Amino acid sequence: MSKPKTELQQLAEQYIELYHRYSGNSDSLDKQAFKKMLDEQFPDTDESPLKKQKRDQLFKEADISKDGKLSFVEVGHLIAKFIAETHDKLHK
Ligand SMILES: [Ca+2]
Repeated sequence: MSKPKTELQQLAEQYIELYHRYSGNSDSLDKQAFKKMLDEQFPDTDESPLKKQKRDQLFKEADISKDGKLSFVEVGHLIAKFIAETHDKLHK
């Protein structure tokens, strides 16, 4: 019998599963997949007319390798930034 997974192991698996839901077989997110992820995972944000521009900018910033798509690690950096910002807000 295997040991129960720790909370961090479960979080990692959830993130991997989430990433693959949007990346599909390509194992990277193009701009369209990235926007779909934002729409579904952050439904309350980006309500302003700047929505599209913000997303394009976010995509550009996240695309560290500048290859026009987001790798698993690049999306991971973005999520880490989001978690850090959420953490900061909790301390205010
Ligand atoms: Ca990239």
